[in-house]
Amino acid sequence: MSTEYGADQIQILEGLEAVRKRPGMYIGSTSSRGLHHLVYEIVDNSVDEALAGVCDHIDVTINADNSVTVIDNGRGIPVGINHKAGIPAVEVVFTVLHAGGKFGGGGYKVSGGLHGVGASVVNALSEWLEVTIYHEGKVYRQRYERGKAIYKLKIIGDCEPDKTGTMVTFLPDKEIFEETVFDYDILKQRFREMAFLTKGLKISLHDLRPETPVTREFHYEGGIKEFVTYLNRSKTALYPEIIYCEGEKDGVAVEVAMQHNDSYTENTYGFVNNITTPEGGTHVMGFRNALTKTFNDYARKNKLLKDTEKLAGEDIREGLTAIISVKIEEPQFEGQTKQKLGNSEARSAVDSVVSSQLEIFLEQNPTVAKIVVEKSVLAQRARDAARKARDLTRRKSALEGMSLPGKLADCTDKDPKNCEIYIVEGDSAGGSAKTARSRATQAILPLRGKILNVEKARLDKIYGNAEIKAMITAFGTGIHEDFDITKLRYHKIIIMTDADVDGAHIATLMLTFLYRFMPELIRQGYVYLAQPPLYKIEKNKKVWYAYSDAELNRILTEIGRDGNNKIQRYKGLGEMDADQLWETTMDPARRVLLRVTMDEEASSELDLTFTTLMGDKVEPRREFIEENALNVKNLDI
Ligand code: TSJ
Repeated sequence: MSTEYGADQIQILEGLEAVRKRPGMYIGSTSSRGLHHLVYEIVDNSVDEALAGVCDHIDVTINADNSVTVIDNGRGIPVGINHKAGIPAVEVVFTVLHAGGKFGGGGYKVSGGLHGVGASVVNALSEWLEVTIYHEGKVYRQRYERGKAIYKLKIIGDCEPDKTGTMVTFLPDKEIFEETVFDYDILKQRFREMAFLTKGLKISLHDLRPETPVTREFHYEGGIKEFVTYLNRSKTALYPEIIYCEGEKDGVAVEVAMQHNDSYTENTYGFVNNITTPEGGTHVMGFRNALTKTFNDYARKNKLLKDTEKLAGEDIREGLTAIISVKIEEPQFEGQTKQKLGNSEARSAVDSVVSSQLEIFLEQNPTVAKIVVEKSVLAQRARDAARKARDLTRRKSALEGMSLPGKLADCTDKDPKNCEIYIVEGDSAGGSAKTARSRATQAILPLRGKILNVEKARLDKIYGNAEIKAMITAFGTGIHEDFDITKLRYHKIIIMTDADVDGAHIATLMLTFLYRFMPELIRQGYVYLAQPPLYKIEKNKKVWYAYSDAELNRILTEIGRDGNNKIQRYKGLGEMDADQLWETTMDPARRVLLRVTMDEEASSELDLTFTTLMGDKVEPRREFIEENALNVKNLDI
């Protein structure tokens, strides 16, 4: 088959009415997530042009009216007549469902990937959409409203003969979307990632809505090598080099970059056609296999290990940050959420590219090899020690029955659905909470001071930590391979800390532990943050509580700002007596809880959220806590 794209090669499938009737079928949802997918759908087409080597700049603008403009300097969508449809190819692209996805043969396409439903779906779900094409000295334009062309493709003017490209502007339909306001930060995150994944491509993002417009530019000549540097930016790297492998096998283009840092957790992110695969898949398995095999072979050959010794994969990956990016023509996604790559040729391609190039890298960089092997040996020892400690506690609990931690004031109800556990910072606040609680359904577990930072400790130390042991036994689920969510003893795990920077830090330490050791609790929505008030306002024997400065102002405006107001600023939970704590923070009828969530699609950023907070570098941590504290959703309960 010819790799030349012709106007008549687009397969015509079906009309757009179906898209407007059941938008969720095509873009997943009509919430904020679906709204942002519209932008990705359009931009993916320009990224394909960049992957074809004929486009190096994509410019995205959120306009003042909340429409979005995407401009690229590629070849321009073809304007010639598509013979099957009898209309210009560009019109087919925007009005025929699934057009543009498969041109058959020739190059990788991110727009045909997981989300690739095409420009016609965006068009169908937009109040209006305008496309402008620069081609051979002419400027072409067509406008659509709710998917229908309102005039034929026309020439609206001339341009310089060597200027080529495509510009698309669309306004999401308010009849379709629950949310129609674009979030600059969400787009920024995604475009940064896209720029890392497509080296050399410049992506500019402008937001024209604020009084002072904002602009960001993402352009990485080093591609995923710079991605790894970025992910490790608040950590300490174990060596300055970024290990990099690139190659092609059986139609799979493979790119891998990695570097170890001094933490104990692995951060491996897989991408297929620029789309993240939170559940991994064959490409990640191929990578892991190659890593384990190559390091073991090297270590044995260079006498860093005895012939009988063997490094385990997880020990080699301790503290590893890695990006595995594959491009494949027909990706098969598996698993419940279709986020796991299934193609077996991806496994062997990644395995073979990484094995051969990593071997050469290690031969040429013996210092790096030695650092990693030595770290892996230490990791292995710590893991053995941890296993022994765990076996001991397992045996103990089998003999003595599950003994709950002494500091836990448990609730009397035994149905987990009704039960909540408050994890409270400090013994004194714990005392008030014990007095205040509703004994039937609310359990209290006081923790002493700052809990262990699990990002900075190996497993043996983590399992030996009293606060962490108390949480694990109180929850009842066990951890790692023993984790069983059906054994969870409370359906609400509520973290209650002071409403100040220290409190936010302690809450984050706890969330880091939960995220690393029991992510399923967060995924299933069992984890919450309590919201203690910041102020108490008293006037003429009446009392109000304010949970933010804005609320304080609202209340003061309502009751009048005069000398009779008594305002108390709470510095900690300990300043409230039990009744106040109950009224403001624990009474299910009156309290505000924030549910902790994680956005799996933005996984590399989420991880960063935690690691920035927990790393050694103090400044980003402070900024982060004060700006937005945590990834939490407000709940009306
Ligand atoms: F999605 C879309 F259609 F709306 C859209 C497509 C939006 C934007 C902003 C850009 C694009 C786009 C499409 N940019 N560049 C292209 N290129 C082609 O469609 C194209 C041009 C020439 C040839 C060729 O073989 O000559 C092949 C293709 C796919």
